[in-house]
Amino acid sequence: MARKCADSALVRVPTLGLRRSDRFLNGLSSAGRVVFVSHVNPDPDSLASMLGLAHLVETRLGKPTLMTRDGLISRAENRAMVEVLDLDLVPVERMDWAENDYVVMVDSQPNTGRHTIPDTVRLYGVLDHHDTPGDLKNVSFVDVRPSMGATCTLVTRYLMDQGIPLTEKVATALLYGLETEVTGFPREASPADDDAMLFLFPLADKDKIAEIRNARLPHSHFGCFLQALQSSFIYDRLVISWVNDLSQPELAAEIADFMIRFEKVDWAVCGGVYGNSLILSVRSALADAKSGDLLRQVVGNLGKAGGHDRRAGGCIPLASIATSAVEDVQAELRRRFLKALKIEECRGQRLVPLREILQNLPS
Ligand SMILES: [Mn+2]
Repeated sequence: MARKCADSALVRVPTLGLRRSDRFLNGLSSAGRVVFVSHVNPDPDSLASMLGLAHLVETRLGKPTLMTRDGLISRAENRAMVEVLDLDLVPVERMDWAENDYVVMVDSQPNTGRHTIPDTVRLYGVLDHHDTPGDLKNVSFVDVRPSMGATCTLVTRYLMDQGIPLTEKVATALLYGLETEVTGFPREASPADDDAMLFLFPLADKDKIAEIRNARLPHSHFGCFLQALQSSFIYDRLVISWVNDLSQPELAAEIADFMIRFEKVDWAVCGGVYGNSLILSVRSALADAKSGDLLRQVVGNLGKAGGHDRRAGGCIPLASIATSAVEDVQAELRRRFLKALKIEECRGQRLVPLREILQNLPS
């Protein structure tokens, strides 16, 4: 089991005047191995942050590192990233934790309901850009900066600070991770993100990025989009889409990304059943939308949620996935979303008229 880093005899060094990257590295001096973990179903920001920090630790400290995979990597682009960049990930449930492992969590914070690592694994460090508060009291090294568009930006700055030469693989991963977080519309980026992108761009393999970004889609993708289109209802400036059977958990976010482009709405919500959970994704077209706060309020004690201004995600464990039970949860969520957005209770209007759906049914 990983050692209790917070309680162990850490090297005490004066922190005054030290850069965060120095403090990060100094605290790892007695580590046997540095293990990286991220949130469940890691995204490109998580994957690249682990890779970038592993490169930093290996180059500067010469210590072995290991990157883990919590949950699934299912989105086509993310699977392509792992394949094209040949990322070596150990499923977190198969980890053989060692006494002298120092564990670093990226792109997430402990006890936010977004991990499956055992509670007994103590964390040395947390690097994140989410404003979802986690339990950080036993963590020695914390660098959480919600002002940054991506965790990759923090990691790139550490590498720049330390003057570490980047391999093409590391630069490509970091640029793609950063890009996926900040180049959406509307973007949530800072000048620090732009600096990191300018640094990474010439070093990255743009052909590989194109290959990842345009990853081929599985057959099931289209059926899920059809389900979502057929179940989408508009309530004033909100569109809600339900999918009874998500083929992979990240599709809820892809559907919400698609729906928020509808010119008549400011808010898009997608809820989809995956396994025994209802996966929720929220997008807003408004500046300062505080989507994360909104979704946390809506989900309440039904599950977990968090996110950014214009994007948020959540997960509700379902006691039953029988149609009527799922419909009850959907009805409750619909009521709560309307209330939170101060939209009067109303019958929703179908995004695609029923007549057209019926006409298109196979005879
Ligand atoms: Mn991120």
